[in-house]
Amino acid sequence: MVSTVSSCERLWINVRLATFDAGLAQPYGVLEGHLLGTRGTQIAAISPQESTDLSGFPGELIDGKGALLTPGLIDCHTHLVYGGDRTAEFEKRLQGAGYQEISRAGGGILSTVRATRALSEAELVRLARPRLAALVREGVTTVEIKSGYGLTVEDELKMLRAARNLERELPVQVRTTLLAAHAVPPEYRCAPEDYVELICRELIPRVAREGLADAVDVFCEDIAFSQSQAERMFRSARECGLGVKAHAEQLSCGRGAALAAGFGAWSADHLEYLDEEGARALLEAGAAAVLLPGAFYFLQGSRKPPVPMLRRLGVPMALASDLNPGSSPLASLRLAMNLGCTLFGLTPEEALAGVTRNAALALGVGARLGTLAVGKQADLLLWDLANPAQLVCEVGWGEPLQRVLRGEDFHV
Ligand code: DI6
Ligand code: FE
Repeated sequence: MVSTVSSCERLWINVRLATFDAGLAQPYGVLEGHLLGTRGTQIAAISPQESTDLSGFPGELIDGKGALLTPGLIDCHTHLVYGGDRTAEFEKRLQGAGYQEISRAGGGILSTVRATRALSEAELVRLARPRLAALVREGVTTVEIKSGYGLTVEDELKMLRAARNLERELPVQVRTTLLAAHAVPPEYRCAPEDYVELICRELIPRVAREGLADAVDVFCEDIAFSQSQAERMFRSARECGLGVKAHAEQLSCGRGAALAAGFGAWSADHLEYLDEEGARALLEAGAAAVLLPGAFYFLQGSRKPPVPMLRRLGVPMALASDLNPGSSPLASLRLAMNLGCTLFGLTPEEALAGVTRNAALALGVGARLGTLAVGKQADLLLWDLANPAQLVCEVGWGEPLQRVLRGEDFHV
């Protein structure tokens, strides 16, 4: 027995590995005829099965019977903690009203802010739980959750705590992002600079101190925050040791992506209006371009993110649900992948890399999650599928046969 294998506690044999390891030439990083072993919370061995003597293996041997083993899926951009609902807005949009028009009239994000402020932390957890459970059932093992519907110090902290608490409710890892700069709150309509100051001086340092967020995100858009405001918040984030992310180039080319890249951003998200300069900046920063086809679909967008350009330059593309009550009420990463292909022209392989390897990059955890490789965390899914593309092509059915989080089985 090869020594690394003998040190494993669990071994999956007779499986096809879709590793998403960028160093492997096969599509999806597929390895045929290999076994995968775990020890504790980590992947400890990946080796050719044929040349491994399994007799006398003392641990647990799991016969995959030809099934497909993939990394756990990562939804790297959601706003799934919120109160209220925005169905009336959906109806208005169907009658021709625009997203920005609704937002300027005090609806949109601000209507969710009113509903969210009125709820307790426990109520927010209760409402968010079924949304997150839907993602987890599909195979999501890591999810990012943003604040941004509180817009006061206490309400933003409440949202982040609710997001963190969801980790105790469901078998999933939660990464949290402070998005206090989602909209200017009504109290600061006449003094938006004071709100930016509050975020930089008080909120970001406090969130960092209390360990409530991993990153800071800013909605860079003319209906939200300017370049110079975003710059101050990104600087404060870096000074406090937090990651940087941006909602950028969603509704216009505000150059938020290049700005965030200059601060070593983990990702810039949306990007329908991204130009080549912005894309090159992301590439240089090693940031992921996070594409959100759910928002494009629900807002019936016409401008698509520049996928051919991102592909040509080699910018890592991630894909997420953007689950939120307004522009993307979509609790399905599987459907988001499908929409990424049908609406944005991704290949199924790109879509899957976008919810594994590149989604991990977008969350600043590329060294730990996102691929099947020795040393990475053992977040695994076993699927009764012949071809990984089925995960993208088929929508609405098909759950994993087995789910593993940090080396241990879990059920939902
Ligand atoms: N862009 C989005 O797609 C979400 N936030 C943002 O800045 C939408 C949030 C919402 O409409 O509630
Ligand atoms: Fe978003």
